[in-house]
Amino acid sequence: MIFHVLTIFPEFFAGPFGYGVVERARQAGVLDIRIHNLRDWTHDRHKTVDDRPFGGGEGMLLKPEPIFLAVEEILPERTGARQVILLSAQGRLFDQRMANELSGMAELLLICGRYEGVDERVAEHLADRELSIGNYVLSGGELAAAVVIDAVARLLPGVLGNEWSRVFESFEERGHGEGLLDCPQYTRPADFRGWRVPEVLLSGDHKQIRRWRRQAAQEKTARLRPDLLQSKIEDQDFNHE
Ligand code: 9D3
Repeated sequence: MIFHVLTIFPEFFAGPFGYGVVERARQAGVLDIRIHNLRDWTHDRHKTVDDRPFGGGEGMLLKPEPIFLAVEEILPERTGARQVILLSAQGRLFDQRMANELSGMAELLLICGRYEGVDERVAEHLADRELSIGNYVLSGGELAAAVVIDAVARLLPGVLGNEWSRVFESFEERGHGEGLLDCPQYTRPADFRGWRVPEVLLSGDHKQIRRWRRQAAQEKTARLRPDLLQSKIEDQDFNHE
């Protein structure tokens, strides 16, 4: 799979893709990440990528021209499997279901917004999708692009080296197996600063361990992510209609 990133901060991406699963996938040739500098598609002396908003207002917007020229050159042919994604605070919320969907594509071009935003004609007439990674304000789309690429890349065949976890995950649409958080997990030592690992996990009784894990996952989900239990109930209602 090929990821293109269009950004005014190409140096930003030296870091996030040089490690772990994504780096190994690049080495293995499963994945190619190509970073493009938006200023390469400007034609004035100052390499201007931004301008003031019509109608007034604070801050600057990314101009449409360099973005259109870049996208038309980087991805001249668009198909269902070759898409342009605008990262913006106004986008649809990115989730595990969408990561699964995107992992089936051949080539993605991610446009990173900056400043106060991007001229709306990019969202309207150039991008296939407009995505946000969450309900908080970032200073630009670069971190969001890195998040999307990481979430998608680890799903590619041959990346995890473990096809089973991929099969398991692909059934889950909300990103937390069975719609719950993972159960708490522990490693050695069994006693750390007086905090003991739950005895059942040391017992070797696998039936009891399964029971404990299901219960612990449910309790933790109720405490930290009650919204996930609510969506499970909504799923059941939906399925019974
Ligand atoms: C506080 C500024 N805003 C209200 C007037 C709008 C705004 C403009 C530009 C908010 C954020 C940004 C920059 N953010 C992104 O480009 C972005 C983003 C995000 O802020 N949150 C979650 N996902 C994303 S993806 C791109």
